[in-house]
Order: sequence, then C-alpha cells, then structure tokens
Amino acid sequence: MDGTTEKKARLDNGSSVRPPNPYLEKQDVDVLFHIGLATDKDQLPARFGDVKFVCMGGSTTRMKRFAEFISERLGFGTQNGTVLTDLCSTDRYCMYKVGCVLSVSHGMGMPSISILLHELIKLVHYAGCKDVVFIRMGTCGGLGLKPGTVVVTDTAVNEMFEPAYKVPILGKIVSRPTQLSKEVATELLAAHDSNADYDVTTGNTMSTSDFYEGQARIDGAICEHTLEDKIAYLQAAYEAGVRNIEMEGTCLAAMCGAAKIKGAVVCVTLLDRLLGDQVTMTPEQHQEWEHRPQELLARFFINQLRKE
Ligand code: R2B
Ligand code: URA
Repeated sequence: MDGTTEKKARLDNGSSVRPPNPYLEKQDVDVLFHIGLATDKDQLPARFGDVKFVCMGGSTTRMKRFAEFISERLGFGTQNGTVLTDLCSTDRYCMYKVGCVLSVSHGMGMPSISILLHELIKLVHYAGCKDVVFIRMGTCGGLGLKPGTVVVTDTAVNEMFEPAYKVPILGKIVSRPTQLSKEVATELLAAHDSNADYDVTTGNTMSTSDFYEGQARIDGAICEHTLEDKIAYLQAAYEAGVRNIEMEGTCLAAMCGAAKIKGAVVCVTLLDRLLGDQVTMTPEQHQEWEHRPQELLARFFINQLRKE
C-alpha cells in the first residue's frame, strides 16, 4: 500500500482508538522510530489489527518470558511456530505478539514509557485495533504489605499524592489527570485465584521520577533528608491511600486517559518500604513474585476471551 492509500485506509477504518492529535491526519507516513515500524512499510492492520491486550513491563527478558508463558497458558501459538520473534526492529524496546496479546518492554521511568506509549497508541490506531486495553505489569515497593503481594492500582498519584501526571511542554508544566479503567481493575481483582498463597489487593499507586531520593530512600548516593523525614513522608503517603510505589503508573494512566484507552497497572511488591529501603529478596523469591502479575493477567485474559 502506498502512503496515501494507507492514510485513507486508516482514516476510514473506524478504529476505536483516536489519538488526540489533529496533525497525524495530515501526515502521509508515520515512522514509529523507537519501535522500528512505519505505516508505509509494515502492514500494520494485517499484522496488529487483532491486538486486544497491550501488556508492558520494564525488562526485555521478563516480557519475552511473559510472551512465552501466555503462548503456552492460553494455547495461542506463536507467529513462527514455537520461536518468538522480537517485532521491534530497534534495541530500545522489545515486542512480542502472541494471538491478541502484545508483550512489550518499556524500560525504567516515565520518559521511557512515555515515548513507547506515544508509539503504541499510534500503532493500535493505525492497525485499527478495537476495544484495546493497555496494562503495565511490574514491580514496586509496598507500603504496609507483605512482600510478594500483588497490587492492582485504584488511582495513580504523583509524589504530591495528586491524581495527575505533570510534564513540561513548550517550557510550561502541563498537568494531565490520571484515568485508569475501574472496570478493568475490578475484573483483574476478580481474576485472582482464591487458592493462591498470596494476596492481590488494591490501593493507590504513587509514581516517582527516581528510585532513590524520589522514593524517600536514604540509601542512594545522595541524601539530604533524614530517616525521620522519610518515615513521615511514607506515613503521609499511606494515609493518602498509597499502597505501592513505582515509576511509570501516572504516565500510563494519563496517556491512556487522554487517548480514551482502558488502562490498568498491576505490580508485585518486592519489599515493605515502611520497614526499609534495600531490596534483599532471594533470586528464587524474585522469580516467583514476578510471575504473580503474569498469572493474574493470564486468568484475566481467559475470562475476557470467554465473553467473546
Ligand atoms: C519498578 O521497578 C523499576 C525500578 O527498580 C521501575 O521501572 C519501576 O517502576
Ligand atoms: N520498584 C520501585 O520503583 N521501587 C521499589 O521500591 C521497588 C521496585
């Protein structure tokens, strides 16, 4: 398809995802630079049009393992027999497709997930995906929770406990509301296996721009606050309903909200931040705990696909 035909097709396709950017319609070809796909070369509707669930997580190896797990667990098969192909032609992110599930790595922090979300939102638009859900599946520090607990985010809040994602644009701070899907969160909570030996709970998730000072830690290379300041801040966060702390949730919640995509965040706690800063679980615990959000998502997908 040449650029003009492709553009016409994507404007006519009735896609339920409409990125809120009027300039996109004026552009014949769109190069999704960081994921290495383009509207004129990559047959996006044919390759990605059936995507329903876009799952993102920080690490490339975890997202590859997630794709393998989902492929096995849901019996979706893969694009090339049993070998999964990384569909990202750059090494910035990785992306695997198994049936209607896309498993994509987002790196660490909001600048990284923001670039990816711009390109994934455009990808699902150009591909004509319908009723798509974006889910971040990750790790976090908990507040007052047993390590290994899974938290489904109710409201994503920033470091001031506001439900907002603030980003500098044209030299001004633009504040966008965080909007996650209550419906998806409820269905994720309902997908928990009641026989499992760990809890899945809900609460507010605080997203920060740093792992150390930004999360009130006192074990970074630089620290100008006291242990007492840290405890008072984390206690205030707890009182504001925060149950876990990570680094991407508000960005995803605001960008999905702006694009009217249902978004959700599911994270496993690696430690209780009310008790300390260092992450000291064993490699075996790490592996087992990281798998918990994956199992929850698999059960959620099965429930959703049964409804179709
Ligand atoms: C959770 O873990 C990472 C930091 O260790 C970060 O990406 C996050 O949100
Ligand atoms: N990821 C975070 O962002 N914070 C933690 O404490 C643990 C994982």
